[in-house]
Amino acid sequence: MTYFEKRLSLLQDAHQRLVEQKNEKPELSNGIYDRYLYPVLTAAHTPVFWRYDLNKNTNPYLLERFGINATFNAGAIKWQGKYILAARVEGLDRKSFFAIAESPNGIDNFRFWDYPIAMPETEIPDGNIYDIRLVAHEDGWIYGLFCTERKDPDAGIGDESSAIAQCGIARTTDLINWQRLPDLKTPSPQQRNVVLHPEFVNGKYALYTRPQDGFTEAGSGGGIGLGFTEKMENAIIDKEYIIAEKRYHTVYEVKNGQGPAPLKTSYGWLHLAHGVRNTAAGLRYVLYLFMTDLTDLTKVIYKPAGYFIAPEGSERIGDVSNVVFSNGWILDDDGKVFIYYASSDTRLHVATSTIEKLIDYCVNTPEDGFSSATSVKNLHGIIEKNLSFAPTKSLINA
Ligand code: M1P
Repeated sequence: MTYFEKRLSLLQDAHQRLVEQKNEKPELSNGIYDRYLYPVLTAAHTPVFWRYDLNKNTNPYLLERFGINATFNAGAIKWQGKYILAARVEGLDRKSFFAIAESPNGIDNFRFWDYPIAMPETEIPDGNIYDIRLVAHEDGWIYGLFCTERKDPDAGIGDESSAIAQCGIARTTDLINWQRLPDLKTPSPQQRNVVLHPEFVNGKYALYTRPQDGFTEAGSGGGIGLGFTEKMENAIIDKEYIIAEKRYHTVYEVKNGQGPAPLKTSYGWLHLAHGVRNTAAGLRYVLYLFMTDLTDLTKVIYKPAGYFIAPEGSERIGDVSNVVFSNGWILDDDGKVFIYYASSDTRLHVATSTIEKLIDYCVNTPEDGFSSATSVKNLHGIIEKNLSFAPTKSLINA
């Protein structure tokens, strides 16, 4: 066997073992959801034939030609019986693009399709695109709303980092061929984390927004907004209603953003969002849940205090450490929910739950009282109930 052949066989075997590795969940969880031992997507899950020129005449040393840095922040959809992820794939050159990976069971065996998505551009080319949210809208299209980032044309000389973020819009029926529509227009100078609501509201498209003053800072516009547009071709939102604002001394103190599109339940629309606070070690991103009214989408009806998922163990470390972020989840017909969350802008994980458990969590977890005293009061309430309940008492004393 030549050097080339041996190296190729090692690369292919390692890739196959990784992709076919069965995922496992630890025995004990918080009861609300189960985490899994292994990420569902990493940079190493991308096909060997993306990263290497496999021709021994043009690449005799079998060197990597197109390195992948990370696979994270994926949109998700159940499509033709498969669990589909539209992952944010980032090359070594820092450019992100979208690529579809599919799995038969939603927890392992995710394989990338042969080609990443060739997203068409508008007349103003995208510098970078990321964080797509996939939504099968009741109008019949599958929409992908994502962040398109371009260098700020007003950046001063020498300023190579100021950018403008806006919401790019594309739609498809086969997840391969995408029709790009003009970017969303809103009153806000910048937008990220824009998500399409899956149903019409009074005949209009409803979109969750995240108005922001600058590229990184949400600023005065901070919060998850809601706006309406007559059409998706040349979509325009005239007014954004803030439905979930950032707030002092919470997990969404600095900024927040809608995750994937909300799930419809008999109690209300179930939302997954990310919240950001600042610490001496930098920004910390966690996920939280809340629920809005079935007919009045601006009305939050349940909002458990604190985070739902925070980075744990090795999830804490990566390109942007101490971050979990989600823009994709899937509700199965049997009520099982697959929550795809990325850790530290590096890799993608799954957590599973059921719609009943998530509703129970939303409805019965105490709300934030915004002070230590109210937190202690909530805890006293739980302890008092438990200690006055005989069978539990025997468990406590055991
Ligand atoms: O680095 C953490 C996240 O930062 C941004 O999210 P937000 O706009 O809410 O701050 C996004 O760039 C996201 O992709 C990234 O994971």
